Amino acid sequence: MRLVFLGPPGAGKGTQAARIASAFGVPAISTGDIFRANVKEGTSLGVEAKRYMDAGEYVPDTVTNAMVRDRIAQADAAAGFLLDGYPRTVDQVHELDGMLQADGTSLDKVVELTADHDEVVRRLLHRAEIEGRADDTAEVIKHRLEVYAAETEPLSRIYAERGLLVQVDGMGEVDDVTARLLEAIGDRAGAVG
Ligand code: B4P
Repeated sequence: MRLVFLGPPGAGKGTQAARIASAFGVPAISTGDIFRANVKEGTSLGVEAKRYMDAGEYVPDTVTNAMVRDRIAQADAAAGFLLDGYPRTVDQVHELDGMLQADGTSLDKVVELTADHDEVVRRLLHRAEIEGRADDTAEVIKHRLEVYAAETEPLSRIYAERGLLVQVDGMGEVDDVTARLLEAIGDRAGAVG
């Protein structure tokens, strides 16, 4: 199973990716988590990524694409993976196409997790209280949502045209969202395109 999770910041991608990946026995690969681990370890990748993340900007495609290429080449991803937060730009879509083509594989589904604007802001501000992430301030959240609308929303259409997109409502309890996702991924209920 090769899956991609799309969705605005706060839609619950990271939360659900861990659950769904474990249900399918594949690794959840979160570009945001990999960047944050590098920031924590103070690597040169982390130093570069932090500048962008703290401002609510996307890390440059060249950096992100190379990192994903390395990660999906690892042995645990050979039989499948769930990409959480990648691709996020049209360039990243094309890069991922190339990586999969080189491996003779393809995506099975692209899941777009949807949630109301007010709800995602509420969740991220709540997370700020708990985790204190530098990119969860009101001002940076606003900018991240603008970047998402400009750079990532167009990806839904690309994947819908390929017949891969499934939209799932991310509102409500975490367990209810997981159940909706399992149903949508399992039988393609709600397929768009
Ligand atoms: P991410 O780490 O992907 O951050 P995110 O978009 O905020 O999503 P996340 O997965 O963390 O949050 P979730 O919605 O699960 O990216 C961070 C930054 O990294 C980006 O801004 C960018 O700079 C960089 N980056 C990452 N990928 C990149 C790429 N491909 N290209 C370039 N740059 C890239 O959850 C949010 C909160 O909601 C949590 O606190 C959670 O507990 C809560 N929540 C989840 N589900 C809920 C529910 N049903 N009800 C209530 N709360 C819920």
